[in-house]
Amino acid sequence: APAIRLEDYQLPRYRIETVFLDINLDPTETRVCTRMSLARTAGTPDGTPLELDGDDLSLTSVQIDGVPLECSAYEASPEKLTIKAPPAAPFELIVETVINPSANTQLMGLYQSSGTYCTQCEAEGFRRITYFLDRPDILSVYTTRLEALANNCPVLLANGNLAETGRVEGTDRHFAVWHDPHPKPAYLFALVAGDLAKVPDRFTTRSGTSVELNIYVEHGKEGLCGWAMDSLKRSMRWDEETFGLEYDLSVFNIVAVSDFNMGAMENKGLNIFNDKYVLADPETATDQDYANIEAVIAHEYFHNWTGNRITCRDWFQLCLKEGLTVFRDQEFSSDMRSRAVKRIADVRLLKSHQFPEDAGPLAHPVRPRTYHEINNFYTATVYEKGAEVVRMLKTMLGPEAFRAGLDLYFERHDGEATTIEAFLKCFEDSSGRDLGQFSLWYDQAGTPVVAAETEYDPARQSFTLSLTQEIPPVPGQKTTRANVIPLRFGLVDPNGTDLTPGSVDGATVSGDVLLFDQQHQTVTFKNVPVPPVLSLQRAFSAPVRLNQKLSEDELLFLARKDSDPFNRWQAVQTLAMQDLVRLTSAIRAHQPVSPSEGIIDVFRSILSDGSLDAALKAQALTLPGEADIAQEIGKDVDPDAIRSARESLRSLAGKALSGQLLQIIEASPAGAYSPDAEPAGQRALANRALHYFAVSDASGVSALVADRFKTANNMTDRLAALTLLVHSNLPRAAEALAAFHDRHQSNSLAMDKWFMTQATAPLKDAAQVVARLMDHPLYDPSNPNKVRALLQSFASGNPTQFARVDGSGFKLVAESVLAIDKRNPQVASRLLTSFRSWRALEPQRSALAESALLRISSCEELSRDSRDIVDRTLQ
Ligand code: HT7
Ligand code: ZN
Repeated sequence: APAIRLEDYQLPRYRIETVFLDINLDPTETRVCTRMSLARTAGTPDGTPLELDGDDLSLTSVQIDGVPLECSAYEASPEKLTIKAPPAAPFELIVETVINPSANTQLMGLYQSSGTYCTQCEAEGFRRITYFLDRPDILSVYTTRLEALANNCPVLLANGNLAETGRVEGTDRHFAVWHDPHPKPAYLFALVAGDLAKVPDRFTTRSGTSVELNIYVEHGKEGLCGWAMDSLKRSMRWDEETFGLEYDLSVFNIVAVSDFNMGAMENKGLNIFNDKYVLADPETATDQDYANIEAVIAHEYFHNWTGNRITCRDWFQLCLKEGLTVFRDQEFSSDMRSRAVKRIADVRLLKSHQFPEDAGPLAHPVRPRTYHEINNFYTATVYEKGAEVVRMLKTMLGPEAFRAGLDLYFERHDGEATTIEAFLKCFEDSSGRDLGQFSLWYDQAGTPVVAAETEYDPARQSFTLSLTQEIPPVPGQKTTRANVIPLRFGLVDPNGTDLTPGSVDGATVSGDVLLFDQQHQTVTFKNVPVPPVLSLQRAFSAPVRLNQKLSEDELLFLARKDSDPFNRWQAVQTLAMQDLVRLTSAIRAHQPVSPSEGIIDVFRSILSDGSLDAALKAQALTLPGEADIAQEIGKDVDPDAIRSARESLRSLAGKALSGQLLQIIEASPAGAYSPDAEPAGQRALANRALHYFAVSDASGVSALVADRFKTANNMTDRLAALTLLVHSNLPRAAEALAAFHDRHQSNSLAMDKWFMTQATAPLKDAAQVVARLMDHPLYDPSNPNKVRALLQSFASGNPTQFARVDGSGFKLVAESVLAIDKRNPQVASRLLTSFRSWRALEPQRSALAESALLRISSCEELSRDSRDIVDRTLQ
């Protein structure tokens, strides 16, 4: 199929003002009758055919203004319904289709999850329910009537407010009518019908409206919704206080389902969630799960304004809603927890997921210009880099001007489907700044590399910073221009205090933000009395790779003294990374390996620094991941050498710090579990300490880990101990796995952790273990969470075993992609992206990866999703 291009965008020829959907639910034969009021848009010539999108549809009948259409007046296929010559005046079109939800294994459109009917319409799922103008710039007012067996489906939900309910006389069926007054695109349509339990609550908006809040879950799971509900209420309050945004319907419903392709969906008034992001108690959810639930609940709620009230004109503008909403949920979590720790976690994610995407064959701009399959563009670049771009806007404009720009955006575009240009224009108009060059962040792919060199002139008391920026080559991107890069900085004097320079030449500096907007730029700070150490890119103020030539002593200094906690953490990471890269090459050259003591000293002083909170210490003590090291090395990557290097540093730290580590482990929080940031940070630190202590020379290490597993009173500690036992192949590993299985076998989400722990074990039989687990009675290849727990975590979280030199890891994943692709193309194509860094591997492994990819590519029946990824990965 030809590529879809942004430059080909055309305004719709017809608009659909109202939609009345009458849906008669049945597992195999659901009847959908869609009544729409249509009108030609200005400038549409007479006789312009109306082309409605479909996907796998079967048409029963079609009428215009109450009259059935002659066969010759239309053409219908599963993918399209064309009305050849629609009336010139506004008209009513009625289309009837029949669909089979129980056979829908793609989980797009209307499907069933454990018997519950539910929908997923973003991006193009609505066309699997009825023929429609399925594009985000068609905004319509929807009324939905649902009818189903009263016993099987006591709960009938759709978007908006409930208008009517009743029995269908003389039958065992009942119905509900929902009306959503807010015009919306079809991708925000949703329905749910089933036998579900309701957890009710209420929220009073700041203008005094009482909103009904409900979370619907499987019966018996009501007790697991408390944290999600609390997170929802905090999100609603935060959006009012932070951005002045209130909720706009009388009910907000959330439904948790166990089969879902992504995390959750922001359908207007009826959010549908992967149950992983709703259900939690201390017995089955980790601190990370609690934090994720808080963030995803907030994210979907925040979409009500950034996505639903103002939506995207076309799918190229996806970052308009996703980048902005991720930025908003990150800010929310920062306000709920420690800002520095949240920033570190977000930057870790950006560097580990988005940077490699931007450096490989799947690189694309935050706003892509072309796609074959839009589902493949729900990426770290659109979401996470998109959020960084919004954050840079705030950094450049300052909080007040940023807020004024957003206020203008809501005022100007409420009820519209719009573009990135319109978004940026609001900030231009409110601040008087020209954002032309800034808009390059949306259009250029690739992570800019910034080189920074400094020189101090004691005679002139001046400090000179020379900056250079460059975007490495990206497939299909011929030329690039310099970006505007806001660099937050500090000139740190020998006591750790930030100096205030007299004046600055060569760049616009406001406060602690310097604008670097040329290819090369020399910036001179005057009246600098002592040679400072430059702390650059504080709080990670721009999504760039910084090459700053700092000596080991300067890094050690920043690690101890920088007033910016993010850059303290960054200095530790840089020190560790330098050592890990050095150790990896020594291992590959069969030279003796001796990790540097400097990093151990830093660890020691961080552990004993009373000014740092536990969560920050845990982050500082977490070494760069194996994939991060691979990325830093960039080519001829040997995952085994990287792992050995990382293990040698870990073991040196474990041995050198065992006394301090044991104290921390022993001080880990006791008593009743609370998911709050403070105790969660203490648990994170204790478990990090255990991770190092496990490779110390101390006696009884393995008994200690086994004991922590046995006595843990929460999932965070139990899973940390289990992971250590299994990944280090400690004597009690098998016993612990069996105990975990017995304890949690009836809880599907907890069992995902059991599958994942084994799939990510860096042990030489991991691929066989994964293959064996695919036959486990609790593994279900049609459940996306199970596929992610077992196969996705093996492919993306077990670099040595996925890239085994015997090719068995690649083979297992390639065969799985082919099998899953037949059932669920979205899940398959996502799994396939784990091959994206194959060219950076050393020759033997990259040849094996290439043949696995070629095997996938040679399959003729590949879905459009997987075809797109495999073609781009191989190009
Ligand atoms: N906006 C939602 C995207 C989404 C999705 C996209 C494709 C296929 C399935 C999907 N489920 C949810 C999620 C979000 O960003 O909030
Ligand atoms: Zn989103």
